[in-house]
Amino acid sequence: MQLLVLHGPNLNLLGRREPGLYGVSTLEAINAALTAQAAAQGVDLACFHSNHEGALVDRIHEAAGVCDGIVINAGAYTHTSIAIRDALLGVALPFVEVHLSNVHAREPFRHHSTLADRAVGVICGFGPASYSLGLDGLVAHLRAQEPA
Ligand code: CA2
Repeated sequence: MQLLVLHGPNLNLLGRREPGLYGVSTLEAINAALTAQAAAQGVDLACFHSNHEGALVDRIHEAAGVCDGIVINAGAYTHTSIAIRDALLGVALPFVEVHLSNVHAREPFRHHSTLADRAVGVICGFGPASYSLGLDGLVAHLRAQEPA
């Protein structure tokens, strides 16, 4: 099984700014932990970060026919991007939306997601563990669909 983790804008600042809101783990540390978690389950994991909407769209297109599913924290694009939604629906890959913070306990503009209604599931509020839980959920979802 080949999976992709996507990180959107500003998440490269993790661990370096606003630790009270987003925690002390760096993006590199989160990716390393996810890669180890995936490997322990026999899953091959690629991780990609961009601050640019089009680059995220391009990476989603590249995953078509290669990856079995996507874990995505689209950052602020979660609340605005029809392009990322269209890309995810266009490649027809199952995806899980994750957020470090509990977006529903924050400003109203963070309560809406352009992705959530088409996600397999949404996890928010657990810091870096949101990614870990999202990865586990996606693997379980995909394994449940494998032929016996
Ligand atoms: O909680 C999340 O994971 C978010 O996707 C983070 C986004 C925010 O726009 C979403 O509403 C919720 C912001 C990412 C910014 O990351 C930073 C990390 C460290 C310092 C500053 C920003």
